[in-house]
Amino acid sequence: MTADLFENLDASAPIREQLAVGAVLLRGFARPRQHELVAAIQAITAQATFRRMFTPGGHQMSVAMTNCGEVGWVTDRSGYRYDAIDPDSGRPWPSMPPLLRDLAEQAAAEAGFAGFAPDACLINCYEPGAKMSLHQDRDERNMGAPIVSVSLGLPATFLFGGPKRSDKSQRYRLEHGDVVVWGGPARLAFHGVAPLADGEHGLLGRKRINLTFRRAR
Ligand code: MD6
Ligand code: FE
Repeated sequence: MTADLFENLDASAPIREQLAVGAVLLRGFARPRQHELVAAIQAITAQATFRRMFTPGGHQMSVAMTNCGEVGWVTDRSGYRYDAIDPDSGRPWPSMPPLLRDLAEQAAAEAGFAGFAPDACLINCYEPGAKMSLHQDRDERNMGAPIVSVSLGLPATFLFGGPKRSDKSQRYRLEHGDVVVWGGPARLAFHGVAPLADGEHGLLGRKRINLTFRRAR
């Protein structure tokens, strides 16, 4: 109670919520840049369109994905990996716009991970009903770097657990402009997204877009 009253006296300090040691939610951190972010995402997806990929087990994901950066995360029957080439176009992924890179670097610094230099940004597009099952992000070579996750559009319920799949998970509502930074002891926490509820967002319509920035290599 007292902490709530005093923690944001500094107007320049973002509203933060600690999810776990090493995981922090920065409420509204991306909001001031929302319009430029949406324009940058549109430019990327015009080059590398959203597609619903297949898991190694042969299931088609409900979330549509694309990437920007030096490498992109892909999944198909042969496995999960980072690849410099977009398998749909045969061309390199669009480069990461400085606007996106800077946002990720600043959010990471705010969370205590100064010097974050992402080389990959996975862009997820959820429509009502789309979900992401509990998983760990473990395809990156460099587990010392955090992951920065930016939510835009419709709100989602984010599930955040522990290092074991069976650890009980907590639920957090992620809204337009919210940023989650996670690393250190939380880096391998299981997490997921509950089926997206229908709704209409002023900027993005019936969609949620999530950007996750990683240091893959
Ligand atoms: C999503 N996010 O929010 C999916 N992974 O749509 C993730 O899978 C994720 O938000 C690692 C760190 C942060 C995340
Ligand atoms: Fe993840």
